[in-house]
Amino acid sequence: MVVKRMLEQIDYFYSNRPCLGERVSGDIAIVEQQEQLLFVGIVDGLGHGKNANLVARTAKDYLQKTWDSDVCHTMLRLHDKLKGSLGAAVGLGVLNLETQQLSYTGVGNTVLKICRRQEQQNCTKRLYSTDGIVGSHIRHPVEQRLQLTKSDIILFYTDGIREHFSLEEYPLIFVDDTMKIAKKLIQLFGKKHDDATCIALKYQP
Ligand SMILES: [Mn+2]
Repeated sequence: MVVKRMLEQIDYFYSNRPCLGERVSGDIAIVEQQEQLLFVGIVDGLGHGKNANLVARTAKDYLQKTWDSDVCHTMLRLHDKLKGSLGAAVGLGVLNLETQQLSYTGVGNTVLKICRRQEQQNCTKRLYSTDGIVGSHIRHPVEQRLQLTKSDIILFYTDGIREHFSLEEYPLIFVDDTMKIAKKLIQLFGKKHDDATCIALKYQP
């Protein structure tokens, strides 16, 4: 499944493919905008197939209706909502399009990575998730903030994509559009035996 939308200052695309042998994915991506705030969420329901897909869809429905500017608050409420389910790894970000500030919190093994173009040397930055399973057990969520720059490529991905890769392995990431980036990350670094989802986002103030 692929979705593309162009918001005013944001260009994004997400790609989601189920693990080998499954028809539905236990991963899900959520992108929502309200005025100057852009909400981005990625959910990896535990396991694969129908049961994981149900958890992911429940989380998406809930987040679409209830997200707010406080990512930790949103995470805690989602944790309550998913109690009694299989649980999930979840990354939540809110980008303020006016201040260019990104707030993030994550629980479990989803990844948020920023690829940044710089004069000296291009670099990647990673924001960290805490241990736990949303819906089962979590520590108090921690909010991290990052000031974005114009050329940044923001990637949210699940653990069906190899956690660490270097820009040398995909040098065209700064050239490709978000559709190509999201698909390419799955193609290059996706693990066959897990659901794989990537949201690629470019910020263009
Ligand atoms: Mn997974």
